[in-house]
Amino acid sequence: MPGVFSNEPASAAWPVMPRDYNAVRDFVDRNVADGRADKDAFIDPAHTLTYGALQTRSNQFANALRRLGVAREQRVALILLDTVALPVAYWGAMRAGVVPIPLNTLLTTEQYGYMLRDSRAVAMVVSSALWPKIEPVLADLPEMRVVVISDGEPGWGQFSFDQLLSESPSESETADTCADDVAFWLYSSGSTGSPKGVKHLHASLMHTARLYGQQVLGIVEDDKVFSAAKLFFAYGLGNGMSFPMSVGATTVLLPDRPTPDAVMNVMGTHHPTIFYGVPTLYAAMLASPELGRGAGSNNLRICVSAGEALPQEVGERWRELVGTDIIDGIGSTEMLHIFLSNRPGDVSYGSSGIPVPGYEARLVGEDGESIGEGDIGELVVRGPSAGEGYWNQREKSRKTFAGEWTYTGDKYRREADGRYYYCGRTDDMFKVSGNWVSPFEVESALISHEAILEAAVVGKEDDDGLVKPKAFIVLQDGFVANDVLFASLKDHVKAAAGPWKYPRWIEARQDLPKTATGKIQRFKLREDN
Ligand code: 3UK
Repeated sequence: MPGVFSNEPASAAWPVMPRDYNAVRDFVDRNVADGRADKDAFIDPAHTLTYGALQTRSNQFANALRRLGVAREQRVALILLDTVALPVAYWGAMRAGVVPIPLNTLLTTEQYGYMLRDSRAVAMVVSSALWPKIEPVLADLPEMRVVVISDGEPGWGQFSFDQLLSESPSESETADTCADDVAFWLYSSGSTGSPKGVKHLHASLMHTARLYGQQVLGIVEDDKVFSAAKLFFAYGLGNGMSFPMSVGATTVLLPDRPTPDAVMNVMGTHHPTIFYGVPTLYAAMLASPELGRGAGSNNLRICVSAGEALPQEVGERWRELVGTDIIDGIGSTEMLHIFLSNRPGDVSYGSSGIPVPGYEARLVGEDGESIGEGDIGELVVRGPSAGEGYWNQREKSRKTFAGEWTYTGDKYRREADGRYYYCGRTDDMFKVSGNWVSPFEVESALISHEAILEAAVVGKEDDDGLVKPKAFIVLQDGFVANDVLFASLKDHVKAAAGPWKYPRWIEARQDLPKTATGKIQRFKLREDN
């Protein structure tokens, strides 16, 4: 059996990409050339964008970036709600060889400051609703020269996205990138709280679209897709952008928070054929009395879950009530999309399934050797869509992107039937509604509150089997543990770390379990749950 660092040739399943390749030609221009100029590519509540209009506007945005002096390989941050402006800015930037970085729209001012400085983005396109969170860091961004507001009235010194487009020629050169050029970045969270920019290549988008979107989901031109996971996530970006565009299908966009009501409203209005969500949303929808066949869509044929493990119960109840399976699969920002998955017609709830065509998986023990059936090891994967590395993070890049193999930080078990079963993380990180939570970050937020002396945070399963943060705290002298204090701690964490990160349970203790060197033993607290 070959070792983890074996030098086997690339898998025969990997689509062959030409050397000269800019993804925008493959995803945008090809659809127009194939006669889909008038077909809807994106539908948001206010606008519809055809493939033809996407081609024209991405040409205009490429020209606008050039005119504003944004050069090839420089970065443009996209801080955008899911509207038709996002595909225009994303593909327009790539057309100019500029590197778009879609950023999470739920971050704090401080987190935006970090990523904008770290990336040295020279331009950003921002939804007006999100501008108040960005504005306070603007003065600390020495490289930032161009601020574009995607909707509404731009402020002083800002550009209007619509005006930039209308003033720019509708024909444009497409940058002569190669398949291995960096096309875009996505930020991935780390256990120390500092996110890392993952550099992804032009070829990777079509790899994921063919291998997973087409071969696993069977997405076709007539599909209409709706992803509750936003386009700024690698998950949402494949779901709602690259997969449907790879076959000339249509995507429905929801700029609002994907509450069960908002999601079911979209389902009932647009009748998508493919729906993508995260486990928490499926569980919340199951709790809604309105949920019925097709979850409101007359055409639903398949549902997808990723981001965290889908509890078996949730999958089974969904199939019973809604009448469609949920295809659970695991992906990561580092691998761009899903690499282990269940298959339509072959779903085993509670399992993440088997490798997607073109991907290989191995489980390795602590000694770095491959381990066998039934044992738990770290999942490492090989596939054509792995990122090139983390931006300016040599050590972390070497550890995660080890040659052809990518270390996921996930513990898995493989059973005799070849299926993989999620067994937790190798670090203390966990996911809430598909968003990372680093215990360290929540603890730091808690400790910055005047009432807190010490804090430890662990993931705890709720009644649906979904993980949420639980905090163990030691109070400063003079403070009393009560509901008023707990409510104020929750608000404090929401503001300091992010809305989904606050502890759902808080337990006050006299002290916390520690190692001889004074490190808090989170594993002991996890066992106490
Ligand atoms: C966890 C899962 C169990 C796992 C993602 C689909 O989630 C995505 O990317 P992130 O970088 O996080 C990656 C980590 O999330 N995870 C994701 N899916 C599952 N755990 N079962 C699952 N089905 O810890 C993984 O390492 O935010 C998901 C497509 C693209 C993505 N980027």
